[in-house]
Formats: sequence, C-alpha cells, structure tokens
Amino acid sequence: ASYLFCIVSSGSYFVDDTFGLGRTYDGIGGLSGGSATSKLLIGYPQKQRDEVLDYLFKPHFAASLQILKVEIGGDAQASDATEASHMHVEWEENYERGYEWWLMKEAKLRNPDIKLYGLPWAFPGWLGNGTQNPYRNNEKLADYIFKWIHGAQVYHNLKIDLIGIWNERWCDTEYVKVLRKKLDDNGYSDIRIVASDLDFGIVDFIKADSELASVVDYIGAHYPGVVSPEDAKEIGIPLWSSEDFSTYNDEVGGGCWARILNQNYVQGLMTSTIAWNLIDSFFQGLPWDRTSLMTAREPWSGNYAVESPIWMSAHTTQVTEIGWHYLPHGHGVGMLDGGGSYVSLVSPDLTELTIVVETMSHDHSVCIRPDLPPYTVQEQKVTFILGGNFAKITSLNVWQSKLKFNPGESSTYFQSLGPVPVINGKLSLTLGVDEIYSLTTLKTAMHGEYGLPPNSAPFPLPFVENFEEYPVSAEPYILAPQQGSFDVVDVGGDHKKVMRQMVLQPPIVWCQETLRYNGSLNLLGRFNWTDVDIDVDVQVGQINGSDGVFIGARIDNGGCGTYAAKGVFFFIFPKEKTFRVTNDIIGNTIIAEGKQESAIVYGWNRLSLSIKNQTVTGFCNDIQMFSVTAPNVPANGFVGVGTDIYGYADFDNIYLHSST
Ligand code: 147
Repeated sequence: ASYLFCIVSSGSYFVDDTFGLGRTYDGIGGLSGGSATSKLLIGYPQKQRDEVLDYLFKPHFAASLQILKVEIGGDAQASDATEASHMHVEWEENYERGYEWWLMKEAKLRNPDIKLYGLPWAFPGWLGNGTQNPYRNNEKLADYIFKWIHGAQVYHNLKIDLIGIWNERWCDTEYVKVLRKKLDDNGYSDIRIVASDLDFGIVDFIKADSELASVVDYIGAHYPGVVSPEDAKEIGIPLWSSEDFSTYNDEVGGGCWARILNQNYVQGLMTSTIAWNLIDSFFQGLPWDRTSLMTAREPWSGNYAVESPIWMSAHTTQVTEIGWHYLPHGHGVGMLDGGGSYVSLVSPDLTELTIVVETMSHDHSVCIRPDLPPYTVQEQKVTFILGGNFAKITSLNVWQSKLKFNPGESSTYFQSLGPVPVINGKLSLTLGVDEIYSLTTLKTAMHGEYGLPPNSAPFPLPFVENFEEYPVSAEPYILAPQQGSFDVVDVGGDHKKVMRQMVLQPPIVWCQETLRYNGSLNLLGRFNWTDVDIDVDVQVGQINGSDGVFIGARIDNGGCGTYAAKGVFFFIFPKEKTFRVTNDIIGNTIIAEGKQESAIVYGWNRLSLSIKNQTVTGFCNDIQMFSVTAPNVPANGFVGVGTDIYGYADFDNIYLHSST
C-alpha cells in the first residue's frame, strides 16, 4: 500500500508567567567599528543620511536598535580602516576626530534610551611604550579609557553606558579592577563593564576570583553559535553575544540574524546580541563586503540599501524594551516541534506581551561562523496557550516576514497581519519555512519606509579635495586610512587646511600582520579603477616627520592585509632629494628610482602619477621623474596617499581624473 498524505507537525506552547519570569532582556544592537565600518556615512547628503540613520535607530520605524556599540579608535587597522584615537600622542587629547561621536549623537537624537557601549580594538603606540602590551601600566590604560568616556560627556553630552576591555585579545583581569576603580573614583560608577569580548573563557577567571566577579557586569562572548556552557549559565552574571552575525546581508544573512536573535536566548540564555557590523559604509573592495545590517557606501550618489537584517531586527526591537523579561523555558521560550524557535517577552508590569517565532531553515540561515550543525524545519501549525497574567488577552497584533530564495519570488518584510483574535486563551498560526512572526499586545510597531534612494553611481571623476570645508581635526570623509590616522589641520599660508598623517609610532595593533608595514596608507576611489591620474601636494613634517611620502594607484589591498598591497607607489624622500617607484607598499620591488636635486624640495611638492595600461609616468613639481613600463602592476585598484614610515606628513589639493 502507498500512503499519500502531508505530514504537518503541530504543537502547543504555553505562554505563562505563573511559574515566574526568565532573564531580563538587555537589547539588540549594532557595532560601528572594529574598524571603520561607518566611515563613509557621515559624508552622505543630509537627506539620505537622515533616512539611513532613521532606518537604524528611530524607534518604531525599522531596525530600531537598542544598543550602539562603537570602537574606541586606536589609530590602527582592525578590518576596514583605522579609527582615530582621542590621544594620538601622550601629550594631547582631542574629541573632534572621526565619526563615532557624531554617530552616537545621531543615535541618541532618535532614541534617547539607546545604550552606548565603547570597546577598543587597538591602542596608540605610546600606551605600550615600544611594546605591544596595553597593560604595561594599568593606571595609564584606565586613564586613557576614562578620558574617552569623560570626553564623550564633556564635549558631546554623551553618557556612555557600557565599556569593554580589549576586543578578542588578552583580558588582564587586574586591569578590569583598576578600570572599575578609576570609573568609581571619577563619578562613573553607573557605567557597566562587559568582559571580555572574546569567548566564555572569562568564566573560569570569574569563578576563581570573587573580586573579578564583582566588577564584571556582563559576560560578552563573540560568535557563540547560540550556545553557552553550563557554568556560564549558572554563574549569576548576564550573558551577552557582544559580537555576532558578520554575514553577507542577503536573505541568508537575514535568516542568520533572525535565528540567532531568538536562539541566543533559547539555547544560550544570552540576553543581548550585537551585530558586527551596523552598516556597510566602507569602500567596496575592502574586506568583509556587506557583512552588515544594511549598506550605504556611496556618499557621492546617496544610494543605499535597506537589507533583510534590518527587518529581522524589527521583529524584536520594535516590540520590546530593554528591561523587559523573558518568560521561563517551557512557559514561553523554547524550540518548536517542527523546527525553529519561539521566545516570549513581557513588560516589567506584566501588562504587555510579545512572542517572536522563527522557522529559519539550516541552509537559509547559515552565519559566517561557527559551523551550524544540521537540523530540519518543516511547515507546522503552532498554538500558543496564554496563561497567568496573559490569559485575559483577547487579541495579538501579528507581524510577519517571509524570506524567499527561489528566483522570481521576493521576500516580504515586517508586514502587519493586523490583530488576530485569541480565543479562549489560544492563538493558532500556520508557519511556513523561513518565516518570522511577532505577536504583540503593543500597537506601536511600524514598517517605516522612505521612497527609493538615488541610483547607484561610480565614484565621480574628476575629483578635487582641498580640505577647506572640513572643521579642524576632522578625519576627511572620503578617504579611508588603512594605516596611520589623518586629521585636517590648518597650516596657514597658501595651503590653509591640509590633511596630516598623525601617527608617530606603530600602534598596539589588533591585526598582527599590520606590523609588517610601519608606514601609512590612505585610500580612496574605486577598487575597479584602471587608468587614472592623481596629483597631490605633499610635504613631510619638519619635526617628527616621516622620511618619505607617496601617492599611489591600482592599490589592490586594504584592511589587515594592507602590508601586502601591490600597485604603483611613487615615493619622494625630500631630505635626500630622491624618488622611488615601487610595485608594492613595502617596497620590495622597485620599478624606478633616482636623485633629483633640482626638482624635489624640502617643503611642499606637487606629485603627479599617471597610469595607462602598464605605463606609469611621474612628475614632481612639473618635472618628469620617470616613465616606465610596469608589467607586474595590478590591473585595477584604489588610489591612495601615505608615508613610508610613521611620522607627520601633509597632503593637499588632491586631484583625480581619468587618464584615458
Ligand atoms: C571579528 C572582529 O572583532 C571584527 O572586528 C571583524 O573583523 C569581524 C569580521 O567577521 O571579526 O573577529 C573575529 C575574527 C575571527 C573569528 C572571530 C571573530 N573567528 O575565527 O572565530
């Protein structure tokens, strides 16, 4: 005999506070930095910039994020460009650099309740005094971090809520105590400490050290794969996935994010999940393409894309608040019989209830890491049985997203299905595969929408930049420093505002490999540029200056791999009055070199580099230095400027145009 029927699983699930509550919900967030992931956003036209910020932060609109985690810049590369330190050198402080202050203010403007969380990836070199150890002097390190917190307060009226130790690197537990004391002694006892932004290894240290246990407020693990060890669950300190996601933001990326937002609690008891990264606002061609909640990397066109993870976030953020409580496992939290998961969250006064249900299938919700063990999900009927304080609810507002993967089908995101009646305390739904639902007593959720943004367009040529429009200390919006840090400074005279490389010694790095190149590089343009001319005014600093300064084109590498960049790099060494043209940033392969007493001056020089096919031609102050064939030059790449070693150097009047 053959049987032909469809097996639809069906299950009933209690949603009930009679047996108490689960853990406190601590919020969902996004991470700007680690590093420079928001780089290009500040340079957007105001209209699109505000729209993007609304999609990220505006309550009851779209992602409506509850936490903004930012990098505390350390003048070093940590994924997509360097972020500026507030203390490039030990004898100065400056709170006007970079874009994280600006981003935090924009987030707070939209949601005054958003929590701000700062974490360093790298540190300026002076903190290590020639070593790669930031804990050489814990007082000094605590003071450096305190200054960032205090600077946020004094210069930007920003209250920092949470502070971390050192991203994914060694956590010196003595330093954590020193930091706590420093904050307490200086009026910041309400700032909470997260440790150690690596894995659950910190749990062993906490178990062995009651003083450490008393100063770690949240245990933050990265990419936990929705699970946490038993001893972490029992330790009595809340568990967070303080960095997660990092997955290409197509539909699978949305599936990943929806699954981990629920299951980090269901399986791992983690009460906060933070996405690396908040937004892809870095040049296409740099590492970690679109591993972001949304994409906005064309400040010249204003084009941006709201991607599925934005709406997956909404399913929780728009229908909860930090401080709500999960219901206990088996009474509102658990795995579904047919695959997938559900969580229930309730307001502290027990009047509001939200249930989030997801049915993301394995292949449609794989995250970048760790490996996802196999499991199955099927279409299923679920019935929620409301009890306790929720027994009297007569309807729930239902929001639905369906992720679609077949060609010709399009996903639907955060659509209202209206109020659905709860009859005799029961609400039934038929769930397809790769769907997510929010069922809530709240009426405030919304599918926010602006019209289509402007069309995508390539980086415009010709391009000119004289830095006059920037405030002093700004990091120019359109250049992405891969090593070194670049501030606008006013040098007076004809040049007035210029861009200066500020880093004087190797930083305490996050990417070890960046120590293979002890110079700077600042990129712009397009990775797919081929024939291009670049003209720049350059001078090396007279005090603490670099030896050489360069302009380059067809630069094929950035991020932690900057040291391996190939391209054409045209250096001058003004003291020796020599020039050198190399095929790689490190200078292993020399294409041309020479001495030019009459052309190169110890002061401002105008450098010009032109590339056509494999012919490279260079001028200094309108005098031709070389014109050679460079057969090993990459076919395409960014343009850039930089210095041969760390040290001051100035750049002005950048002019880019096509050489064809
Ligand atoms: C994380 C970093 O913290 C981020 O800055 C960013 O680089 C992100 C990109 O996915 O990765 O670092 C990790 C690197 C490797 C692993 C985990 C985190 N890993 O192999 O488990």
